[in-house]
Amino acid sequence: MPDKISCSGCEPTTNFLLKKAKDNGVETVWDRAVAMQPQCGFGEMGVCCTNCSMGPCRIVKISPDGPKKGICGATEDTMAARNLARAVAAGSAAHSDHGRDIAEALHYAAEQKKPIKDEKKLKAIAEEWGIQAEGCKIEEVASKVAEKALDEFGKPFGHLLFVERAPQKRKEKWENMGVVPRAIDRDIVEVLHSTHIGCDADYRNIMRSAVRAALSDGWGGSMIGTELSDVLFGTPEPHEVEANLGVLKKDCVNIVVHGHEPTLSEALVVAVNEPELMEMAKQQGAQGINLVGMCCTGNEVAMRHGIPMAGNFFQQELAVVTGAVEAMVVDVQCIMPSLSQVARCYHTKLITTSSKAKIPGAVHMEFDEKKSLECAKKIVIEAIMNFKNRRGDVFIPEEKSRGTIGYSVEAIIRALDGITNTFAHPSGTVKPLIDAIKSGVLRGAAAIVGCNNHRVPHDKSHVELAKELIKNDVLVVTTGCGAHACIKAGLMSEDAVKLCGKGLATCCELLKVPPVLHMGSCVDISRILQLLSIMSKYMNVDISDLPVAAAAPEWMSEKALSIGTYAVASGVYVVLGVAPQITGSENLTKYLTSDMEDIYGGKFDIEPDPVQAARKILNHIETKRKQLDI
Ligand code: SF4
Ligand code: MSK
Repeated sequence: MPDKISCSGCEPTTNFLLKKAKDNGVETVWDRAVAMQPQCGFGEMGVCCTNCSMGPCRIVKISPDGPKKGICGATEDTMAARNLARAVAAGSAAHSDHGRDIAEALHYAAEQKKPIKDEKKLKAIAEEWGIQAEGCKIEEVASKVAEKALDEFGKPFGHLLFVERAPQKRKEKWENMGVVPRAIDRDIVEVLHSTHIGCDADYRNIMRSAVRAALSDGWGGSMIGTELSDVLFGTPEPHEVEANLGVLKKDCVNIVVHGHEPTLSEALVVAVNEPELMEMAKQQGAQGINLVGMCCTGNEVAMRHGIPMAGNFFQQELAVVTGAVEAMVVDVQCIMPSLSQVARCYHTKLITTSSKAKIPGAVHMEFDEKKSLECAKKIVIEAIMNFKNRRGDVFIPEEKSRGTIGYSVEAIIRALDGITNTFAHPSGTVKPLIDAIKSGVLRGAAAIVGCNNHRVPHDKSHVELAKELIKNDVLVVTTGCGAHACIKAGLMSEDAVKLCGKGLATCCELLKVPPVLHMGSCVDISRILQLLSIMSKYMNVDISDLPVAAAAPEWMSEKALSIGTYAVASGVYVVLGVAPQITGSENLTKYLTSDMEDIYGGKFDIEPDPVQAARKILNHIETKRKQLDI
């Protein structure tokens, strides 16, 4: 096994289960990554095109011989930019369709007069969007907000409503560049159109369309997803949870909920607590029902209900390998098709629930938002009845960690308000956070987000980068699979304060917050945009002026490309630990890693070494501090 794909540096839980997988003859993502070597150099550099049936075309870079243009004449710049733009559009589509589903769920909730958990937030959004809420019943307000949110996907004129949340200088930049997101579906469709054969051949203009589609994600689909999820299911508040595969329980019916949208997992949280189902589990010989979460669904239910976080992207197969999972219930995104093959080796039922994501070999139990509890109960019964089919070979690692999570923007502001105020105002302001940054107690803040990728050791880049940053008094916020990595490594516990620089340690002790704040799932990166926007407005500067940065050390998905692109276009310096498939075009690489800074104030950087990545982020933060004269 080549060193770079080896999991020898992985934490013990992963290593134990990989050994069990090997003993059981089960293939995992690491095995397939090794089998895939060497990976295609054309694809890796982004200079392979299949956009029409005259292709596939590829451009030979490593020798003077071989084609330097596609059959239609597309250059390496055109090919690489088109490929990247299409990936960004797909990522934006995935996040935004999630947002649309949540808006629909709000619509059905209003129709069925289901409870709205955060009425205050609903009314605030209604006011922000010019919807008359006063004197209306809450379900009427919910219905109008849901309808307006759904309009954001295809309205014919104007721009996205949440764009107004951005600082004025940022909006002007977008206006000047012609990238103000208009309607989410339109902006995504435009990328697909303009990258069709014989359309846009200018890599800069292709990237302009990609930026607009990405902004439609961050300031559109994702923000709708986050905000309306908070409205429906509650805005997260800090609380403790357990994490890692040790959260599975030998004597219980274990249900792992995996994917992204909280509608399914929220219904499962209710269903597993139904007395008749708990009784049914006991009748089947189990002590109870243990619901745990994987990947971003795991983040969603952990943030709102304290459901244990079982693991991240590279641990999904290993959860099944324990032999203790009765059902792996999935909806959309980041679900490896291999799960059905792994499940076949044990008794686990892989249950797909979305018409958008069926997997051969899985049991399909379609989730209907209009009958959410009914559907969830059927799924739980399926899991309970599977308990008796467990085979003898059960191994649950002992390792698990604890941490405090649930840092929505509201919760962060409330917590940080304690830095300079002995008694915090209930709604809080960012003033204390800004004061701490200005005084130098905190040097700045950085976001660590994204997935796992075989190109870097599992979780190691997330964790090492976070440790370097907190050691240097940089507050870290995290989402997605990066959040799982950080909590497993203990970085969301009180003990993590020992790893901090003096300034950050003082803040953490004073406020009783960990140095790494869990802000949610992938769509919740929109929470980070909001926080940046509030800070910028308070300081009367643009987002690109703030001493902040972001990193996706182990990213792999198209969604991550969309996130990175909207973050850069929002003015953020973004360090990628894995190079995107663009390096075959020197012009595009330069555009992303340099020219974008002149245009948007943010840029991409590529740095696989987490310690070096931390250095770069710290340098960036210090440069911004100097420019702000703080
Ligand atoms: Fe080849 Fe051009 Fe067709 Fe792409 S669009 S496959 S480069 S002919
Ligand atoms: S789940 S997009 S592997 S973070 Fe959001 Fe994790 Fe990346 Fe999926």
